[in-house]
Amino acid sequence: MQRIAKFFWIPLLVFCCFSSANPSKNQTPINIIVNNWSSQIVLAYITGEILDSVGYKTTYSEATTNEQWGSLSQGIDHVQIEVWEGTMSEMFNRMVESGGIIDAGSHDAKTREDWWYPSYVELVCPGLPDWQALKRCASLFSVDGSDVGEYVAGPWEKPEAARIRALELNFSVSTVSEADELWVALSHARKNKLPIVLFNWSPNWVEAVYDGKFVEFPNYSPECETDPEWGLNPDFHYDCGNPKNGWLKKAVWSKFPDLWPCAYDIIKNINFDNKSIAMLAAQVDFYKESHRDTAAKWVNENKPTWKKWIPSHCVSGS
Ligand code: TMO
Repeated sequence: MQRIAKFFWIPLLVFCCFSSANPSKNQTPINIIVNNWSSQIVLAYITGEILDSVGYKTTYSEATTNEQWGSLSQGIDHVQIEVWEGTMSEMFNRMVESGGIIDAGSHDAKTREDWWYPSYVELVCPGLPDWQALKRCASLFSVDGSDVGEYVAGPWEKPEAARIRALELNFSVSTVSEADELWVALSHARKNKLPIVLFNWSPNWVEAVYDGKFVEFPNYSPECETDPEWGLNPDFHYDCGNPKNGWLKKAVWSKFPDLWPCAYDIIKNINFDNKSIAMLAAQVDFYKESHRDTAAKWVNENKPTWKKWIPSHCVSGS
């Protein structure tokens, strides 16, 4: 009898003290979107670890930035931890307005996503970073012997061709299918000191390692995308650059706060600055650590930071 009683307690003990499951939290898994650039992937895993630590169940869901809006607004996926203004504001604003997703606040990081070149390019194309310099030296960026320059674009939808047309640049767009291909192209150009202009963003690992600059196009204004009359070219949209002090937001499915109230409070508090995002990206893209290890290391080394993101009412109950 005593023996049985003793064994009886073991599962209870395991449940209470060694499992992270917290029955006061809704155990429906929270699907965290994983996109296709390093800092976003690492932040997604960090978010998962923080939510796990207070007793939620989390899963990861790979989606492109195009696919994510449908899955987020239908509740198939539930969190996106890096929404960038330069590439995503249009869809983000539309989805918030239609009520499918909720704006869960901004990181401190200020963002920029635009055409970028390594510094040595200025020696052969004087006048950079002003965009008009590209009008004069387009042929330097040619890869096929023609006088048409090549711009290497990332796998995120941007109206690059529309901008090239509106600003009358003699460039064509070569779109890579993965972020890594951008870094391969950059590294090849650097080694051979070849002119290159490619899509880049900040915060990112590149700025921590290489000298270079964004091309200065005419300043962004929302009307540039909606009113052809606006800007240098009265006939076309997109005669401007991307925002220079862009926001970096978090987004959740509209039913998220009702289903997982504490998780929602935590996500609103999650906040990264430029330096930490650039550092996390460098950890993966330059020092070649895995996304998972980079996230785990950050979580391990930054407990005082992320514990502050957990409101006290989330630790014990509700
Ligand atoms: C969406 N991105 C940060 C790669 O420009």
